[in-house]
Amino acid sequence: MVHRTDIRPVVTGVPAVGRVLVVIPTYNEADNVTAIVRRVREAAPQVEILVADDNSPDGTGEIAEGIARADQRVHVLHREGKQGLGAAYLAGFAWARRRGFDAVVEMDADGSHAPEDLPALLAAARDADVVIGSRWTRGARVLNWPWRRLLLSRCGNMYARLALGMPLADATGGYRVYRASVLDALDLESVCSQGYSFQVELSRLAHRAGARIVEVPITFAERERGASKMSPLIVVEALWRITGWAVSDRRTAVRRGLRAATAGQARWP
Ligand SMILES: Nc1nc2c(ncn2[C@@H]2O[C@H](COP(=O)(O)OP(=O)(O)O)[C@@H](O)[C@H]2O)c(=O)[nH]1
Ligand SMILES: [Mg+2]
Repeated sequence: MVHRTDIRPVVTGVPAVGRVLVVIPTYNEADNVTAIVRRVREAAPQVEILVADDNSPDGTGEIAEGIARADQRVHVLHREGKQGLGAAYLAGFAWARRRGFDAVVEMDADGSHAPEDLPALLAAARDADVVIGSRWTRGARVLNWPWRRLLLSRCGNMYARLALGMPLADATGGYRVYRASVLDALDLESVCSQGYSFQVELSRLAHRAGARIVEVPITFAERERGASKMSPLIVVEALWRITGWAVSDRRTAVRRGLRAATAGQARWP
């Protein structure tokens, strides 16, 4: 017999946003995965979680599998091997869309993106297509980051903003909410970034598609456990790609200008 007190309401979805999936990409995050999933579940009990693991040699995938067995709101996507952050997110987006989620959250596994900030990001998503948890917006805090990383992030964002003409303070930030409608509108098959330039590439696509992008200040903290996967190659890829997009944007603008000028001449000989 079921007593009234045994019936706990199952809260599903976020008001005015819908069903939300938090995608957490992992590579060698055995020391972090349990804590991050627990913190997300506590901070936002109404969301579901997908750990997208690239066959981590340290057993992250198996740990996540154990969590998922005990909690039906946690899922694991086992991928064949390390293919980069961008590829893991694209697979997570596709997984979410196949299951009819209304919004997808990107969140690092190492605790840098505080799950406690998630309710504020989801609240902002009620009136936006994309929400960026921003490190460089008034009210944000960045804790314990070495000066080299601070400089890289500041300069990288400045370069992305100037080169691509995007009015974003943190175009490289990886703590985000995407409404499903905007993911559907973007040509994700064209995405070529493997590393962290993925965030800039998606910002650019969303900006060009006219998406409403909102930045919400977050508290970003350096990881306490495990190692960063950041490498010089990832930085070079980002610089290379941003420069390539900037050149192609300018070429397109010049071509459009020439076409408009020629059309004007044809009309007014
Ligand atoms: N699935 C997957 N996750 C990755 C890969 N590279 C990095 N990550 C994850 O992406 C997130 C950010 O990486 P991290 O090493 O913390 O980068 P940092 O914060 O820039 O130093 C973490 O959750 C990583 O485990 C990858 O190739 N595949
Ligand atoms: Mg990190």
